Amino acid sequence: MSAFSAIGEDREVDQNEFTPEIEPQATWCPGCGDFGVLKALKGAAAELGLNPEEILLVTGIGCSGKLSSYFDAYGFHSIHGRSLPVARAAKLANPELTVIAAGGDGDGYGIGGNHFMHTARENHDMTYIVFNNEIFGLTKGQTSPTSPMGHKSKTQPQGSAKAPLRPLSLSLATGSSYIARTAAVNPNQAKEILVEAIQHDGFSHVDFLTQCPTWNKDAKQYVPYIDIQQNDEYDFDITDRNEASEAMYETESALWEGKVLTGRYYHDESRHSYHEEKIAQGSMPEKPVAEQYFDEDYEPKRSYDLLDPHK
Ligand SMILES: Cc1ncc(C[n+]2csc(CCOP(=O)(O)OP(=O)(O)O)c2C)c(N)n1
Ligand code: SF4
Ligand SMILES: [Mg+2]
Repeated sequence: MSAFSAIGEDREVDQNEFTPEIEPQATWCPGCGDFGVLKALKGAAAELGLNPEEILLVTGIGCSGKLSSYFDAYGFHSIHGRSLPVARAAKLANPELTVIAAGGDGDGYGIGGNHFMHTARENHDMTYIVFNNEIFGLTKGQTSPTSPMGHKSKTQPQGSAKAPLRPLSLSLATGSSYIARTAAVNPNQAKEILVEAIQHDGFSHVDFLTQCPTWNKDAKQYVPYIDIQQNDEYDFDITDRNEASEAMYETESALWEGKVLTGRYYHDESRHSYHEEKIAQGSMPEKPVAEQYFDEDYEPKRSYDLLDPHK
């Protein structure tokens, strides 16, 4: 099966189909929130009936970047902060592909911040999952753009003097058309949000709170969390930009004070995605670029087919 023949094939998919044969057990530290993202993503993909061959998962660099090794679909472990440009190119080359990009807070909100802003502005049809553990995990706990003020690390031993980034507000201001925050400690909500994010036609941004018990021991483990859709105190219209903006601002400020608010914040179904705009303009090729260059006789190989475990 290829990324062309698999698309649209209607069948029941079991979430275990997304577990790779090689390295089926992720090597994240015990208790790491990243396990929660993997579980939610497998559950969401299965619920949507997506074949592994219909999905491309592009990741950045960090503990979070390992997601593409532990999720069996087409995968591209790119470079630090660059998952989004790779994902954009792939989506334009094969618009029928379900494209998911993922990476950490350092990856997406720091070094890749420029790509985040412009991918949201251009409303590329993909889901972007940011594992927000409020530090650089892989490189041993340095301060990241979302680390709270006063957070002590090897790079800020006196405590960070910087106000953290507001990722939801930034996302809204730059143009994302679906915005949510969930937490690894809430796997059911996380799965439901990923289902909606993947289904949405346009740029979906999911800020995923992931605890790092190894390097961010002082951090709140994101419990107890409040689901804003389940709580009357936070009644607002997610299709209304101003109401969404206020709810996001409150959510971001609350997190700094130890109150974890999660849920859906913004959903704009009226805006066309980038490739829909290009189709309307007449500037997308009739036959997707990827298909034009696709060799039907080529036997796709998985990474584990290429490796000899005895060497
Ligand atoms: C261009 C570049 N600069 C720096 C690094 C080193 N580096 C690797 S991962 C990382 C930070 C990862 O933090 P984050 O994106 O939050 O991911 P996490 O490990 O927390 O999931 C850094 C600085 C790199 N690989 N490439
Ligand atoms: S260092 Fe932190 S983020 Fe990385 S795998 Fe371990 S617990 Fe997870
Ligand atoms: Mg991080």
